[in-house]
Amino acid sequence: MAVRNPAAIRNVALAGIAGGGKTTLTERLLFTTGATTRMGTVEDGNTVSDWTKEEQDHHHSLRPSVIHFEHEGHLVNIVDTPGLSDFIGHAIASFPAVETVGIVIDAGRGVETTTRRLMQIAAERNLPRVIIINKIDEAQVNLEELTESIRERLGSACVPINLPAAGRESVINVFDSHDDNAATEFSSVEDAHTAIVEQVVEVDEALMEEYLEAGDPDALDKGKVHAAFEQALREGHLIPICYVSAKTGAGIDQLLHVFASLLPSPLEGNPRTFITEDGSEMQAEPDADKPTIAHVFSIASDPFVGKLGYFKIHQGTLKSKSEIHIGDQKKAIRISHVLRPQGKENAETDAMGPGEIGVIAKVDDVGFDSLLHQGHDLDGLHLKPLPLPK
Ligand SMILES: Nc1nc2c(ncn2[C@@H]2O[C@H](COP(=O)(O)OP(=O)(O)OP(=O)(O)O)[C@@H](O)[C@H]2O)c(=O)[nH]1
Ligand SMILES: [Mg+2]
Repeated sequence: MAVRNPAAIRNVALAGIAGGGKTTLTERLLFTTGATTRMGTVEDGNTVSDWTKEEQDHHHSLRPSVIHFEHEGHLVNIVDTPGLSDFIGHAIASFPAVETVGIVIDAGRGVETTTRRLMQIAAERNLPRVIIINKIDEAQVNLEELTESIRERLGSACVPINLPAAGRESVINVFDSHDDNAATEFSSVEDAHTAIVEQVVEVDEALMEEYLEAGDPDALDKGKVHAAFEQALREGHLIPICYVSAKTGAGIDQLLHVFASLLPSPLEGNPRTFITEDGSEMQAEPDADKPTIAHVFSIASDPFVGKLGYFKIHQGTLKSKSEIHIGDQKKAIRISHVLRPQGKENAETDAMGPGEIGVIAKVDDVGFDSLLHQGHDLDGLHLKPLPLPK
């Protein structure tokens, strides 16, 4: 049973203040990639993400919602998390399921306490981050000043990977493919390109020397720059800034390119650490042939389907109609299907491999933080507990 190549998977959690536009952005990504044929709105209560009645009544997300789409040959899973402070724990709980956290900033509101907290928590968990400035259509916002204030408050590792075009109807890439003559609202493609390449090469001494000698960011080997880019993300030395409007669609193609082709795959991300029954640490390996390790990061309840357990496969494969063990329970449980979530619609699959995010239904013994595995070799294994946020 063939499973998806983990190199062609990207998992991103969207986190940030309530009302920043994460659910609208998720809806826009689905629409732009053709996964849906119309865009719902939070106001009308018809988005793919906010599928529970409570969410539709409150016009806020209340738990993580998982959606997926295909872009540039990659399967992209998005975890749309709640921003309301009472529910932010659910957002943080989904971080072990992803390789990257996308911090959504409302252009009109800038960096808030929740933004800083989420940035810090993602960093403590060793997760690459990307900043997504949403609502750039709000004309009164000075995006240059906002970018400066983000760099002052969240650090100089935050560097634009694209720039709003003059007029804000689109956004211009400044990292990989770039057109130096394109008109940007502030800075220039050339300056922004140099700035991000300089930030990237700092993590690789040899590449840095090559750059200093050549004096031209485009003279560097593209493969080496890409490897350094992944390393810079992993080390938190680079936090790319992207500009979008979920409302108008500006910047969405560029954001999709960053998500699908530039962010780390499950093979490139920082691996999660687990604790074995005897107390020692082990790191999961995204290898389809190794024993299965799937971690349940969220639980939901559907009035028709019942209990749903959302999991990330950190190692091995999970097949439909197979037997699994939950935590250290002696008895195996037979699951019906491993499903690929799309809001409340869950598509049946035969099997899912390492790096995938899935859901199983109607397994009452599955709880938050449960570990799904097979056989008894991994009894008692659990995700390394992380310090609770202050
Ligand atoms: N002008 C403008 N408004 C937007 C944009 N994106 C979202 N909004 C509006 O902002 C409001 C909040 O959007 P949501 O998508 O619910 O925000 P959220 O981040 O999911 O909020 P929580 O689920 O509470 O965390 C809605 O009224 C959206 O229509 C945008 O790009 N531009
Ligand atoms: Mg939401």
